[in-house]
Amino acid sequence: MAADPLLTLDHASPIVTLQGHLLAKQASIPGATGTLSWILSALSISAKIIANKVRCARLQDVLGEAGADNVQGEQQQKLDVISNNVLLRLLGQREGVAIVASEENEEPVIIRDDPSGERRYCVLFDPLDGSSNLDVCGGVGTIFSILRHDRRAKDAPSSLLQPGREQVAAGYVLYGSSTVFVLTVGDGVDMFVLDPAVGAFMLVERGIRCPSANKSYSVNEGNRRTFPEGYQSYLDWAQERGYSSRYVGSMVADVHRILLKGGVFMYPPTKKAPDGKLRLMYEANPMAMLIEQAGGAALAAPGQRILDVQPTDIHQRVPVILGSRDEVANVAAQLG
Ligand code: P6P
Repeated sequence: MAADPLLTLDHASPIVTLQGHLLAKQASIPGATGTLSWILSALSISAKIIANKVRCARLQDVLGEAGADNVQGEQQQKLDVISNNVLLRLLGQREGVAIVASEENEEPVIIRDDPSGERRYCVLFDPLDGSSNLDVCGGVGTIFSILRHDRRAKDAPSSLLQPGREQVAAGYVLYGSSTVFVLTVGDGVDMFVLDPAVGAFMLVERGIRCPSANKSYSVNEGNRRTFPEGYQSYLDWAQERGYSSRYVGSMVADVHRILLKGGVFMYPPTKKAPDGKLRLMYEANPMAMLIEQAGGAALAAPGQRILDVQPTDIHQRVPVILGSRDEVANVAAQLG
């Protein structure tokens, strides 16, 4: 049986929590006031509350449908509503938050419409992505994106319509076999795992790099027949080369695998979703920032970075091709 690591005083492997990591980053940025740290702290607390709810869902009878559709016209799950309310309440308590936008809300929630000071932020999120997998204990997640509030915008909601390259932070929480918090603030990607005994997210990996040369793709092949021709050509090209296919149907679970193992994740245009199904502002943009920060690539189309797409609506959809730089290039080559 391995000895408890705490039996030896090993300074080489410090014990770092997410909170400690944020404070250390804040201390390293001249003039940082802690506003962003406080917002990320609210997301961390939200993740712990949601993780507990997800793990006890069947026991507390909060699985299943809430009986209404969300703005996307999709059946809301009870846990979608609970997760959304947790995030709205915790972020609403943070001075630094000017506006919150959620997949579950038609309109942005204006927390402070006359924010004083420059360091005001907008937080966009999908509170429980992939929630249709809850009933079968599949991986689900929270995805978040943080922008600076643009005080010059003609009105508060317009402040949100910034391209993804303007994000100051992005991340996700995967409620899977463990609860994982993956974060970038623009200087690389770090990963934390919730230690339920301690109640803290513990740093497990710094500076994650998305591996290349993994012959694997992730797409819902049930829609294959309505993909644009180039995507079908890529699938033929990959299958001729013995690629494997992995698809959970939950973006956070699929992208987390791509981040750690490499390969390519795609949600192409389909007959039912001509612009793809995934939302630009709170799904594609944060995932694109993470993947690019990890050395990968994220495109809406050949030569079109997701992070350069100029949004016109906070709920707009966008095609997604993201993952290892080499594999994204293979897809783009087939799309022509
Ligand atoms: P499909 C979940 O509903 C979601 O928004 C993403 O998490 C996931 O990648 C996608 O939809 C799955 O969609 O059409 O393959 O079921």
